[in-house]
Amino acid sequence: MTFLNRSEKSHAAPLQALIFDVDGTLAETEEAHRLAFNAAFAAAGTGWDWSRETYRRLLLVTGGKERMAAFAAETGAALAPERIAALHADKTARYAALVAGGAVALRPGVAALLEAARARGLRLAVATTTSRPNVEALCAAAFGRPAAALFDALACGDEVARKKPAPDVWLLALERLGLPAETCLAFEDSAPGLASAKAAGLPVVVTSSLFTEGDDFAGADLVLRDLSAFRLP
Ligand code: XBP
Ligand code: MG
Repeated sequence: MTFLNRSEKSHAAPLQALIFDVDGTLAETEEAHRLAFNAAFAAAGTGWDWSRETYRRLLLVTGGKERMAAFAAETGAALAPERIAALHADKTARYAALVAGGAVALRPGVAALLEAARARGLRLAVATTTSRPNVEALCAAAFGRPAAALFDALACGDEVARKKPAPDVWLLALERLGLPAETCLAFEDSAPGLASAKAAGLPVVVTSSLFTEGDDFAGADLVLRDLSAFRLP
C-alpha cells in the first residue's frame, strides 16, 4: 500500500522526516509493560494484577505513573506520589530487563521502513509517552545501537508538560527536527496517539496493535494492520 502521494495534493510540501510513536508502533511493547507493572506490584505487595482486559482500558490513560494513579483512584487506594514514583522506577527496571532478554521484537515492516527512509535521505524521529530509558532498551535489543544513532531527534514522555492526546511530544519532536509538521509523517498505534499527532498538525499513518485493534481511528490518513505493506510516497 503506497501512502497517498503527497505531491498529488496541491501545494503538498515534500516529505522530509518520519516520526514514530514507540509503544505499539515500533514494537508490541505493551504486553512487556503490563508484565513489568504486575511484577512491580507483586514485589511491592500492592495486591494489584492488571489483566490484559484491564490494561487495555487503562491504556487510555497515557503515562505509566498517571495510569497507576488513575487505577489507585478508581479502587479507592490513594497512593502518594513518592510511592507511585518508586513503583514506576521498579517497573521501568523490570521492563528494561524483559526487553534486554528478548521479550520484544520490532513489528513487521519497521526495520525495512527505517532503512528505506534513510536511503531516501529522510530524517527519523521518535515521539513517545514512555521514558528515554525504555526507548534505549528497545533500540539496544532490536538494533544493537543507542537511540541517538538511529534517530535524529527523540521526544519522550517526561520531557513535556502534557502527555498524549495533547500534542506536546510531537511538537517537541518537530522543534528538535527543525521541521514544519506538513513536511513530516507520523506513525501511531493508538487513538490517544492519533489525536496527539493530528493536534500537532501531522498526517498520520496508524497501525493497530495488540491493545488497540478495533479502536476508532477516525481522522487517520491511512490505517494499516502493520507496516509490511507500507511504501514511502
Ligand atoms: C505509551 C504509554 C506509556 C507505556 C508505558 O504511549 O502510554 O505509558 O504504556 O510506559 P505511546 P511508561 O505509545 O503513545 O508512547 O510506564 O514509561 O509510561
Ligand atoms: Mg503507542
